Amino acid sequence: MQSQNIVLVGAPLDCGKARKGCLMGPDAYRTAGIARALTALGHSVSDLGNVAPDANDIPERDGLVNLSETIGWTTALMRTAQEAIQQGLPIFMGGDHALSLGTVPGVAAHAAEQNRPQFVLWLDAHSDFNTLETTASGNLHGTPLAYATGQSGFDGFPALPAIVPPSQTCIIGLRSVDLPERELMAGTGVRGYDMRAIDESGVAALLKPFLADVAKVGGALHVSLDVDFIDPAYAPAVGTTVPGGATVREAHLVMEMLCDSGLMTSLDLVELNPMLDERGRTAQLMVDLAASALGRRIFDRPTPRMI
Ligand code: 5AB
Ligand code: MN
Ligand code: MN
Ligand code: MN
Repeated sequence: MQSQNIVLVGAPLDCGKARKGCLMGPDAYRTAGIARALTALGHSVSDLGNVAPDANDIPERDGLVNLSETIGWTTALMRTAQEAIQQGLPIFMGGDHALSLGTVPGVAAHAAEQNRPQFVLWLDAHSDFNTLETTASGNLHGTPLAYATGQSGFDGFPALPAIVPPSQTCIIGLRSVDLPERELMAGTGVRGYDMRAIDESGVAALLKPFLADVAKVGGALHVSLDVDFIDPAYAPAVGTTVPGGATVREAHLVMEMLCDSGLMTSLDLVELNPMLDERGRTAQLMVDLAASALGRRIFDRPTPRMI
């Protein structure tokens, strides 16, 4: 793979749900050696440090968790994402999945300026397709894909600088979708593959046609990797565990195929809660997956080291 300028951005937001701990994510990735791993692959790596949320005076709303803070992160991250992607390939180190409310529209705005269609690959047990109107939990980490694809029901959030058409998104790993999410997604053209589809056809057969569509039109590809895409047996450090997830190899294969495609232009690593980890193994796995997406081959993998 060609050498890239990789831009690490820490997004320690922890407001997208009630359980705390994701704010430690960026430092867990740093401690697990993300910069070292990517530098070893021949990339140049810079770390912009951690983003902070914007202040605003948006009132809280009943039934929604931390609305004002989440919007503060959204505006800050939209701006940061637009800046970071001008310097290379940004990796947004979360933080919970509410960070994608900012990162996806931010990178999409950059693609729009370049007249490139923006695509999104969502690797997640969940579809994250609730709106402020449909969410039953009030947890806004369950909403970013609906927002980024321009669904209504996001009063108080900033106007989108660019919309990702639903037909340019693909979700892989699904095994927990709320009824309103299913209804909202139906007919939008979102490609959603559940774990059964992976079991039956293998993850490669699902991913290939999507990557071909991105390549055909010279699209930009944002990848949003939620820890809970992976089975909790391998990736315990997440609040929203759902059994029956992707294996370590299935996750690596997705990353290796992304690498071979040369299409990935930005990446979110989200939902890591280091409080729930076991000797850093989930943080390490996420770093290893990022390394696979950026050129590490199985035979170059270093012997694991306890951190
Ligand atoms: B995650 C649920 N659909 O809205 C909701 O972990 C779960 O970023 C959302 O994928 C999970 O609260 C959000 C039940
Ligand atoms: Mn998610
Ligand atoms: Mn999830
Ligand atoms: Mn989660």
